[in-house]
Formats: sequence, C-alpha cells, structure tokens
Amino acid sequence: FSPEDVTVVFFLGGPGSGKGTQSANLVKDYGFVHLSAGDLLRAEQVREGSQYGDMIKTYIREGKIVPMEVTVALLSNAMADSLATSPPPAGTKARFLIDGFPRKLDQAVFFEATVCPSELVLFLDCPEAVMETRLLKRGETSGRDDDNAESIRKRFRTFVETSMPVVDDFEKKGKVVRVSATGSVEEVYEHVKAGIEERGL
Ligand code: UP5
Ligand code: MG
Repeated sequence: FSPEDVTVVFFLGGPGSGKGTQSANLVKDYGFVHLSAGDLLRAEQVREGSQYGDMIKTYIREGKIVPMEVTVALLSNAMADSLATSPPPAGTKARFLIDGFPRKLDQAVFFEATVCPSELVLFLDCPEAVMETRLLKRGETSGRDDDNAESIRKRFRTFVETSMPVVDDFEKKGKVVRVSATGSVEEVYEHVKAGIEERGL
C-alpha cells in the first residue's frame, strides 16, 4: 500500500499506562483500526510453524525489545490485510492506531522510512507506581508471561532507558500529544479526546 492511503497515529506510554484500554474507545468513536504491536507479537509467538515463537517468548518475559524486523513485518502485514479486507470509504484514508510501537529510536526511523510517517504521537503519561498496581492486578487473571513483579521491573527499565527517548525525539518535532493517564478510564479518555481533537484528527 502507499503511505498516501493511510494515516498513522502512534500510541505510546509505559507498561500498564492504559494504551489497550483507551484504544478500544478510540476505535469506537473515531474509526481507527487498532494494531497492538505486543498483541501481534503474542499471536506470532503461538502461531503454528512460526520460527520466532521461542525468541519472542524470551524477549517478552525479559521485557526486552524484539528485533524490529519481526515487529515491523507483523505491523505492515496487518495494515495491508486490513486495507484489503475492510478498505476505507472511497476518498478517505484508513486510520491506524499503532499501540506500543515504536519502542526504540531505530524502529521509529525505520518504520517511518519504509512503511509510513506518523501523523501524531499520543503519549499516556503515568507514574510507575500506578502502572505497577494496575499490572499486578491484571496479572492475577491475564495469563501474560510478563505480568509478574520481576518482569514488570524489567519492562519499566526498558521503557525508561530505551522507549522514552522515542517520545522525547517526537516531542522535539512537535508531534506529541501528552495526556495524563491517572484517574479513571473515563477521565483519561476525556483527556485523550481533547488532545486529538485539538490536533484536528
Ligand atoms: N487500566 C487501564 N486504564 C486504567 C485506569 N484509568 N484506571 C484503572 N485501571 C486501568 O491496561 C493495563 C491494566 O490497567 C488493565 O488491567 C486495565 O484494565 C487497567 P492496558 O490498557 O492493558 O495498558 P497497556 O498500556 O496496553 O499495557 P500493556 O501491559 O499492554 O503495555 P506494554 O507496553 O507493556 O505491553 P505490550 O503488549 O505493548 O508489549 C509487551 C512486550 O512486547 C514488550 O515488553 C516487549 O517485550 C514486546 N514488544 C516489542 O518487543 N516490540 C514492540 O514494538 C512492542 C512490544
Ligand atoms: Mg497493551
């Protein structure tokens, strides 16, 4: 597909900041197609015949970032699939909300050069203590390999050291809408809506 046919919004924020939760709202009200890089990786991990299953499992449990070739291929395939199966109305662009990607500067550069530049970066700003409480609670039932105290600590570390520089870089380019992610789901969504409508999306 051609970059001219799509609008891409990156949805970033720390582990447990609420990206998945708020994405559901944005899909409902703004017609975004939601693509979670983490969900795509977890699906690839369990896909029969995948050569990457063991590698993805280890990276996720250790809170490390999977080599970008894998993630970018999953994302661009998912975008192409979506355009093929449910194309946007004639004369409009498909809108993709890409959740949890890019998490490293080189991924941002590579994706924007080879797939499509982003229109906007939505950033959920959340203190670690709040994220930790949410993730430990979710861990009681989620079955996610990385919702345990040790993996959560590693995920936070990767986020601070590797992923925040991506947000800072986009911020310098004036692309970031920063939203406070504490408070209830409804309260956070009000901030999210205000942020994107301010940018005319
Ligand atoms: N919750 C949400 N909002 C709340 C609110 N306002 N008040 C109270 N509770 C709230 O929410 C987390 C939990 O909090 C839920 O139980 C929710 O009900 C509650 P969620 O919406 O799931 O938050 P989210 O930000 O999506 O958290 P998630 O755990 O998915 O974030 P991560 O960024 O850690 O996970 P992701 O799936 O994106 O990535 C997992 C791993 O995959 C990474 O660590 C990495 O190893 C790998 N990965 C890559 O290598 N490359 C990539 O590009 C992407 C991922
Ligand atoms: Mg998520």
